[in-house]
Amino acid sequence: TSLYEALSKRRTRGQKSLAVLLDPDHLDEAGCQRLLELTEIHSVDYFLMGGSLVTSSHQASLIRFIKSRSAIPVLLFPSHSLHLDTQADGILLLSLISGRNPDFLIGQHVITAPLLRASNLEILPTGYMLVDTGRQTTASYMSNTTPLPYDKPSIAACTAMAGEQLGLRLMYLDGGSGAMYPVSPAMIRAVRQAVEVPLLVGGGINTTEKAQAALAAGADVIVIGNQIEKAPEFLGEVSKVVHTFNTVLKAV
Ligand code: 1GP
Repeated sequence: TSLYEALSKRRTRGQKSLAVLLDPDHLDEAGCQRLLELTEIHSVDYFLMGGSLVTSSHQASLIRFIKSRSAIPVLLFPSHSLHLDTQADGILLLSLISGRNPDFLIGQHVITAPLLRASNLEILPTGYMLVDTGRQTTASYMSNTTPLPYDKPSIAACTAMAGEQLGLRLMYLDGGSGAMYPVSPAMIRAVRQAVEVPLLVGGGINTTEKAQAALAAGADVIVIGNQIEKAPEFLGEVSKVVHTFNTVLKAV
């Protein structure tokens, strides 16, 4: 089965997933090795690879390192067409639908289209929505876009609806890496009710309570970066939250 089929099957069953965001600027091979050891104990469903501003050049060696040691799928989460890497399993082909910068709605995609076509990467067309979470994030600065207002769930819902109508197959609500606080449960719920496609939620999820709140509000996949970088043991705690959610689901 394709990555997408697996994801939408999980969505239909109400099963939740955990994705760990690896920022090549913040991770070396030793750190990566430690993380992989943790994933042998605590289950992780996806690795996302990328960052809003990548200044180092070792993304490729990091992907190679993971692919030679782990079966967890690696999905590119690129902020720019330069960050394509055909060693990964798939790519979140992001259309930044919360913004109005044509370069991130279609421009970068035109540049990468022939490379993607020639690759074996599974393409996951993703409606990417940045949400204002208190301070300007690298993502909104670098993309030169205004994020969705934090307290306007209906704008997020209509944006997601339009994205789904345009054919996007995943939605990603992102407060931005290191957000002061995560996307609100009210906004997650509104988007969840507006579309059928799987919903990823990330940015500022740094406690088990916040993870639980995002899942309960309707996130299918929670994405965690910073907090696992800071405290790798958080991986075990948050993995348990996802696991408990899925176990309770099985029991009912
Ligand atoms: C950012 O959603 C991701 O794009 C993860 O954010 O680093 O704050 O967990 P954090």
